[in-house]
Amino acid sequence: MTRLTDEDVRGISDSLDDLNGMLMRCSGMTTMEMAFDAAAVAPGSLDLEEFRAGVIPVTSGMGVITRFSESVADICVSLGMDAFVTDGHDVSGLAEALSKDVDIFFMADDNEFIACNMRSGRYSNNSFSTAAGYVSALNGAAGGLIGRTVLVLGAGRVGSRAVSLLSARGASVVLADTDVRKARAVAAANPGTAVEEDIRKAIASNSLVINASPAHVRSEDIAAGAIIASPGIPHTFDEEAYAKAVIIHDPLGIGVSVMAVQSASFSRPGNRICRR
Ligand code: 2YJ
Repeated sequence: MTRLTDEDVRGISDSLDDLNGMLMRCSGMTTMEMAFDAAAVAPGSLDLEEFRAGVIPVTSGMGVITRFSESVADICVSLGMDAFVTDGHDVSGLAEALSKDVDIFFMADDNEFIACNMRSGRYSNNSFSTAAGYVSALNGAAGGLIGRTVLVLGAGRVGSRAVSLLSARGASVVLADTDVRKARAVAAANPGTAVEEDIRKAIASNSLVINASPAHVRSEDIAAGAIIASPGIPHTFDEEAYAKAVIIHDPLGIGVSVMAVQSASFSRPGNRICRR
């Protein structure tokens, strides 16, 4: 799984308006509207201002990413939540968040990134939320996906979730991965999904794409007028690619916004286990 770098995260806090503008331009939705749509939460049914979130830096594995936790907190604040980064790391940070009576805590190591709702014990994970956010943005940009064919590049955690979310939205899915066996396994679990072994041909012949792969997509392969929703890191699209296609990308904000809305929705009246 690709780990974000300090460079990927730099500037995120200062460019949340740009993310909102990019989503508006490409998909016709604000970040907030995309997040509610992706989390399948009815707009207006949830007031994010009622939630306090604590973000806990985690030192395990390759350690803390500079400004990762701050960026997650700033994304939550931009959606109206009260959010802060704990002074302590790891277990100390979790204890601190709990002592400050958070509704939701966020923490990420090198493999998992979760937002856990303390009231219900349910958690949102970043792979699902990222897939759901990019599928929602693609749906908006394409004017709907029912009966449309969408190419998913990458059969990893985000790509495989995108496959099932696209199918649920009525799209026909073509899946391609450099590891064909992996693509076939995901397709077998999602009936109706086709596997394309020639990745360059797949890119050239599809105008709706979710790129959930770290591999470089060559600009000369991209179909003119394509819409590419691209959570894949590293993001290597060049100017020629941007001239040919609508490309939707951000390194953290889309997935975290969906995590914020989905994790908050776990304690709406009706599914609340214990209410403070
Ligand atoms: O607290 C920190 O600063 C670090 N422990 C954050 C690590 C962030 N993790 C990643 O970037 C991994 N790729 C996991 C992301 C979840 C998969 N979508």
